[in-house]
Amino acid sequence: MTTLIRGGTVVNADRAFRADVLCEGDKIVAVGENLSAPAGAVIVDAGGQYVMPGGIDTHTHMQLPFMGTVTMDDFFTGTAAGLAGGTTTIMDFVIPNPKQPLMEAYHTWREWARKAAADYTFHVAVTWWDDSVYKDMGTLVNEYGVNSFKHFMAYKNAIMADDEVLVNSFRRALELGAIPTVHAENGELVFQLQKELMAKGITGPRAHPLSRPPQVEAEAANRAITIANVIGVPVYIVHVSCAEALDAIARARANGQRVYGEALAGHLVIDDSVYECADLEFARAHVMSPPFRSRRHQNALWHGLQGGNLHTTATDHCSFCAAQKAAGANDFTKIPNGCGGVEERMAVIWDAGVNTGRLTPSEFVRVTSTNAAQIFNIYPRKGVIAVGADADIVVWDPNGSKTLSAKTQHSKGDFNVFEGRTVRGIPSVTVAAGTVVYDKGDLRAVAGAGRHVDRPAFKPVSA
Ligand code: URQ
Ligand code: ZN
Ligand code: ZN
Repeated sequence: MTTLIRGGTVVNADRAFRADVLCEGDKIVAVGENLSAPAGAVIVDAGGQYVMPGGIDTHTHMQLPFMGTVTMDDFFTGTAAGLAGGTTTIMDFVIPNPKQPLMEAYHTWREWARKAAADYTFHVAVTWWDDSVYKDMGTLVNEYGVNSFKHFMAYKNAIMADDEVLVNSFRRALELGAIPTVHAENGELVFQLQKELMAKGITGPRAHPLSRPPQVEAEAANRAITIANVIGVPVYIVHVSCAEALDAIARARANGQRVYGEALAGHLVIDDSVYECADLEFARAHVMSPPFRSRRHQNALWHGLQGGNLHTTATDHCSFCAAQKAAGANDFTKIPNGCGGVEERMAVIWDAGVNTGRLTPSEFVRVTSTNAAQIFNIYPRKGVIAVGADADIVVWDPNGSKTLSAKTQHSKGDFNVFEGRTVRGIPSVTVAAGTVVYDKGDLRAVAGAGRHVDRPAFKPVSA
């Protein structure tokens, strides 16, 4: 199939310029002015619009079994929702149960993902340690295109990685040329604070942020960064939500350490007042970890993105419906943690980032796509509009607007954390692997069209 995107302004992380984009099969084959296409080609009119690399969401959980239930979106509905929002690649997580062989979990997730409508790739969580984990990490890197391993420093008595696991796994990642990533929260502190709050009778969702104050995140971020420093491996901190964790990243980077940080669209625009709402169903719907924070932290996160200490934006898309969240009606520690956003990330960040002058369009591309592709070693296959890159493209209408709502979302579930927010700047057309999959409200996602994206290990390049 040939697709020509005509008359738009191409925006890459380094520059913006007027050009048409010609796609042949699943690749971009020409970028330039006045391109022509053979008869029968699909023509997309991008006049007055931006033509940008499809979004990469570095952090999603489709079909995740978690806290006694399974997330609403599977790999089809979740990736389809992403395509409607301009996201053409998701990075999801294989999360083995403690003692479960990594390879067994990996194959399970790969099977679940076969129905994905958009490209996908996996971080693999290291939730326990023994020689088989050491070996399987090698197999994953050398044979399955995995170059990042995730460590949950929270969720004690479930998937939490203690320091022994962190140190062993970080060392192994260094040997393999892979990057460790961490969910930075001190799981022991969370556990103890949860017990104290419950004992005091503070059982509702407003206890959730009280059990996970910023210091809990800062301690873990500092610890992970320190361990990475001693071992000499880069580290990537997922869903940085507070100024103190960001400070840890900034400090380490200023000292020459290679540390990357991820911000979530939700953390950038939603504040912790949601937990005070008298409507407990609404408050429970916002329970995720780390929790939403005060405006002070939101401002810090924007400064982190602007100043280059935060690099990627994601969603942690992990949606549960009200009935699932009600499992924690009498005990906030049992509310399944997680919120949605894969469909809204790009528009929310454009509206709150570009429309406010915080980000230029090129900076927007950098934090929604290019940096992710570079950090996780799939650039320039992804993250850029250039000859030879995958034809994953979003045509962005800077004047289009939309009011975000659970009633109109493609994502499954009965809640939208961005409910009622009107955004200006929305995708008009999404092209994935050279095919128009979303066209002004018409979603044409196809189950199974998404492909697994291999990510090679990081190797020194010799001169
Ligand atoms: O911690 C996470 O990233 C997942 C497993 C759960 N969702 C959440 O609350 N962030
Ligand atoms: Zn997490
Ligand atoms: Zn997550």
